[in-house]
Amino acid sequence: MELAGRSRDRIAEPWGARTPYAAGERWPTRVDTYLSGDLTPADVDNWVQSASILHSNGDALDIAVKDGAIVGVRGREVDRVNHGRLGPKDLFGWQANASADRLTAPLMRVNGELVETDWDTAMNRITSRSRELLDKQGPSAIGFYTSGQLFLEEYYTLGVIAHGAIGTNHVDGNTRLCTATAAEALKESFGCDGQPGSYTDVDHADVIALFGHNAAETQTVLWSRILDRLDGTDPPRILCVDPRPTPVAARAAVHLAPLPGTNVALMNGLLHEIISHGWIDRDYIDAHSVGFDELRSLVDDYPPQRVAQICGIDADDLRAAARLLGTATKLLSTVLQGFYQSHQATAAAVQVNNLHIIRGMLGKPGCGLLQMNGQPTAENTRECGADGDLAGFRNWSNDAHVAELSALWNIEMHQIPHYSPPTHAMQIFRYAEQGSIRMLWVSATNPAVSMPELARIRSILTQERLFLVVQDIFLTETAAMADVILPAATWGEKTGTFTNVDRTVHLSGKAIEPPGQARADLDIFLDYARRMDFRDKDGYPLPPWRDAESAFEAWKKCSAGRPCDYTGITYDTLRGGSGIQWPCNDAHPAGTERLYANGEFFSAPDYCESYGKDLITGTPVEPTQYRASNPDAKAIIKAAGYLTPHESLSTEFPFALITGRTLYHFHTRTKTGRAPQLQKAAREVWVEISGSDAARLGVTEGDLVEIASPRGAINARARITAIRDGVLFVPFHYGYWDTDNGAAGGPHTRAANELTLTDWDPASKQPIFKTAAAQARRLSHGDGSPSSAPTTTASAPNTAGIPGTAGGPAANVHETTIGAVR
Ligand SMILES: Nc1nc2c(c(=O)[nH]1)N[C@H]1C(S)=C(S)[C@@H](COP(=O)(O)OP(=O)(O)OC[C@H]3O[C@@H](n4cnc5c(=O)[nH]c(N)nc54)[C@H](O)[C@@H]3O)O[C@H]1N2
Ligand SMILES: Nc1nc2c(c(=O)[nH]1)N[C@H]1C(S)=C(S)[C@@H](COP(=O)(O)OP(=O)(O)OC[C@H]3O[C@@H](n4cnc5c(=O)[nH]c(N)nc54)[C@H](O)[C@@H]3O)O[C@H]1N2
Ligand SMILES: [Mo]
Repeated sequence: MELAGRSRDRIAEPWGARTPYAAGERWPTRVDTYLSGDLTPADVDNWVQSASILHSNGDALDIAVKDGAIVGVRGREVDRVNHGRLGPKDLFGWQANASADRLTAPLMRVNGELVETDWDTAMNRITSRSRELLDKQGPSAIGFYTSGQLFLEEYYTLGVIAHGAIGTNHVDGNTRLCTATAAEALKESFGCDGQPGSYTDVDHADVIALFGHNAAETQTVLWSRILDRLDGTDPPRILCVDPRPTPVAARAAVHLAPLPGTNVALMNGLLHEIISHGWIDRDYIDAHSVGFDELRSLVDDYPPQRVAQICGIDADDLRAAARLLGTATKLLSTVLQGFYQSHQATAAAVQVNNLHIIRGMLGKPGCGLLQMNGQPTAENTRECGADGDLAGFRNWSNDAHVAELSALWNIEMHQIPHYSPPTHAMQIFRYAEQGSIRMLWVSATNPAVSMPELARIRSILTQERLFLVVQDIFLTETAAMADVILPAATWGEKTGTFTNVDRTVHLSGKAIEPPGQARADLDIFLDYARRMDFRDKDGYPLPPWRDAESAFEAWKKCSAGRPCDYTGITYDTLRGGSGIQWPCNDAHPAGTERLYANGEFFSAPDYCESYGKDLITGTPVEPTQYRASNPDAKAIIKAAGYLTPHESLSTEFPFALITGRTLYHFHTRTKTGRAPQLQKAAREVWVEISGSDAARLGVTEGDLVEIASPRGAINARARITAIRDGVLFVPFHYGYWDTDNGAAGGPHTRAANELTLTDWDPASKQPIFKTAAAQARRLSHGDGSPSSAPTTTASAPNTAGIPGTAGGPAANVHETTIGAVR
């Protein structure tokens, strides 16, 4: 039965109406629609199919177009991912497309000043510098730093240009800051990237464990699905592992709030309890895995008392959490930045894989494992080899795989660099700092705000000897330092595909024309290739395709026979219905819900994407060693002892500083800061601090606080919350492009990354954003008004009387629910 729709302030109620359902039932449908002003669906000229570009959930939606402009969005009822629902960023974020300060023409630095120019002049400047560097220094003088926010077709094109046509090893994405650990953990345990689980596991699970993942704020529609289970019959029980009082923690049966950076100890403690109680599936372990004995003997050293002490938690809580995990019959686990952006990131994430392997909980409904992605298209950066991997999850240290690529691209094998692991982003910046990389092409990422230790990043990017190309849609903090700026078309203005966390591929259509001379990233990359006159062995243009669909068709050939097989998907099959999960091929024409259902893995020595690494040192495992230890395509159980965080707390820097997200903003806010409802919900930077720490420092709500680390200092208004004592949290969204956001302090006193350190996990090379040592002091008392931190989220205030975050009429969203509604 269709109930009349109703409107709801989706800033005040980010997750919308509840539509409860019971275990094993289908998640009910709820279609969310937001149209600007007083428009109704009858006013819309046409709807263009797409999916959300502001997180990795892949919420399918239609873009409403009127008079050649985007005027709103509506969730796609038929899609497997969201069943019609949208989150606040999906609903309001599109408004940035029409922002008056979009880049509309190329810019070039002339005598130190950025001046407008035309495409010919800008591109010629880039190609002449490229040729000069290739002649003088060779391919290694050129580096590419891309994104998790372009489309599959764009990454594949960039990968072919960089790895194939130019032959540089220096290609990576901001995915290094984001999901490098997800990829690495999957490679370590299953021999290959690729998400085992499915979102439908939420419908079946009896326990859902979220490890360092604030899904309520970062995947709001996924959290809505979990909330609907929690309100239905047979609700699952939730385990939350997070030092902050997140909305996830508020609904948890057990909340463990470990000291930042102690995840490996915590996981070893949980595994210790699970193994010693015999909550394991011995048959599954014997049939489908290698390495169990090593794990058992290592976690022997992690009894609850010891772990409780390391993590600063109660031993009984740890026991309760282990019982929850150990007695679950259908366990769904998710892992994200609380684990990934840490000094033992891969080691910690791998222990979650181990949990599923030793409990035999893979590939069955409800037994899901999601080593989460963050960005909307990060999966594609990884698949297509624009992130320091080789295209199609191929193994750079397996010559046969490199030979496949050289045949596909019709170039000599030696042209594809595979003499050493692909250069990771932190190393690319290091090479630029040292001067061996002389040209850096940055596309769809804003490192001047998002990378660690910003003072250093600024000094690298402003060097005279570095030729910096920035391809963006706005004049960002990074673009402001560029030699050439290329204006890009974005989501809604170009066509392409992208793949969400649970391998669901969506098509995103071109709804409107880009502003001014802005061009699709794909067209920019192809234009560069043509102007450089890149050719294959037979003299044909490389890459040979000319538009999105032909690029997709070429990618399908590259993916054929690999785990991420797209051969059964076409643009046409993606039109009209739901997104489709890879692998999709002759054997699985409708796509594949879960990987590893038969207990076979992609880990055969000749097939795997990686032979793995030592979790402590990051040293690659030798092919012969891998072959000997795992000849039969089994899952690999890897153990790791706990090491203390690299930067330890001291009397000078006594606080553990963590950084991360709030529900209403996306990254460096280039889009959400330009969407009025979202910007108003979280105007300026704040710092979260516990009540007793605040009292000790004489800080009350809204006071201006200076937070300093050995790298720098920022000023932020205080929000007193139930965060654990000794821990500070600062959102990393606030850079410097909008001067009206908070007046506090001098030129570089706002961005969280002024404080973070240049250091990374040895295996995944993901930088550490979640553990640094810091100090805090009150600069001045506020005027009595609260900080701008939202009240609806992990930053909910302890202090009474603070008005709730709300969006008012401008944030009214229409919800149409099929079935019961609460
Ligand atoms: N609203 C919003 N949603 C987003 C994004 C966004 O910018 N805004 N970005 C998208 C992207 S790219 C990503 S990568 C994801 C990230 O999504 P999440 O990983 O969910 O977000 P974060 O806030 O970075 O970190 C998650 C939690 O880790 C906790 N944490 C910190 N240190 C530790 C630790 O040592 N151990 C444990 N167990 N937990 C710790 C923090 O308290 C925080 O609540 O979100 C995606 N979705
Ligand atoms: N301290 C701290 N730092 C962090 C994190 C943290 O938790 N704490 N998280 C890290 C993580 S997980 C991530 S993913 C990164 C994100 O960091 P960034 O990637 O730097 O963040 P964004 O603001 O999303 O930058 C994307 C840029 O691409 C532009 N853009 C958008 N669409 C298009 C397009 O179609 N084409 C082109 N050419 N440009 C486009 C946007 O305007 C924007 O400038 O930050 C990382 N940094
Ligand atoms: Mo991310």
